[in-house]
Amino acid sequence: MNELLESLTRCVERGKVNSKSPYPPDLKGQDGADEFARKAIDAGIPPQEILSNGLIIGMQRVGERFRNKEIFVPDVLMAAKAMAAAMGHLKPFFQSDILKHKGTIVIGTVLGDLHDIGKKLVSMVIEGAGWEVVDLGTDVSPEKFLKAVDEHPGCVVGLSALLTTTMVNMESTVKHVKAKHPNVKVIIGGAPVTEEFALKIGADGYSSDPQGAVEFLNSRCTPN
Ligand code: B1M
Repeated sequence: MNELLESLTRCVERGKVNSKSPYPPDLKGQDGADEFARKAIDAGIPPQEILSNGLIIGMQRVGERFRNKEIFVPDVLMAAKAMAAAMGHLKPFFQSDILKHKGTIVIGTVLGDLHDIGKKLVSMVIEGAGWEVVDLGTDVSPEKFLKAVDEHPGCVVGLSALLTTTMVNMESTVKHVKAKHPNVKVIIGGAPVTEEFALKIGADGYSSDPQGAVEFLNSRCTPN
């Protein structure tokens, strides 16, 4: 693996944000995800590769160590911060192809769920594919989704969930939105979500990754 990508993986895994960050103490004064992401871009590594072969691998390791109780919530938060610092450098590349919006997607992480890294990534890639993204953030109630749909006629709705305990809130959101706007299309995604679950709750689409969400939008959603 490329050395810069390995460094990025390590920075996310260790929660090393930038050279000024005193955490973790053994890496004090050394470059962090912020600097390595810049260097990787300057070295000509494609942004998608930086994401897939650097940052996401780091976050997968964090997830495994968290599950094995080797690290705890504050460590995961630092990892998320490091990932966000690196993603800041990638964002312009995912957004560079915008000419005219193909349509609007209202996106958010469902009620009770605070995970936003995946949702932000999906948003960036969708934006880069020419769609306007209205990001409602995390812990978004069905009522808030409905209000946003009222405000953006003709939009598509995107729901993200990372917890088995919150994916159930996707169903109430789909029902709430479709009761008033039966023609609005809803796509869902997130680690515990499956195509079967999407069908069961009445969502129109499911994707395991950002590109699948773009394909759904481009092929199944009429531009407004
Ligand atoms: Co949490 N967490 N977490 N966490 N966390 C998981 C999800 C977990 C699997 C970790 C584990 O145990 N191994 C576990 C869930 C278990 C379960 O439900 N079965 C878990 C838990 C238990 C918790 C808490 C309950 C822990 C606690 O407090 N005891 C708590 C819940 C808080 C809450 O939400 N109410 C919690 C908290 C947190 C932090 C706040 C510390 C932090 C989030 C910080 C943030 O987001 N700003 C965090 C993190 C970072 C994780 C892990 C380590 C990483 C998630 C992530 O960002 N992945 C995660 C373990 C893991 O996934 N490896 C874990 C990287 C991201 C790029 O992937 O989000 O899957 P992902 O998104 C992908 C796809 O899923 C897809 O595309 C994205 C890009 O490829 N996708 C879509 C996502 N949304 C989509 C929407 C679409 C289409 C595709 O269409 C609309």
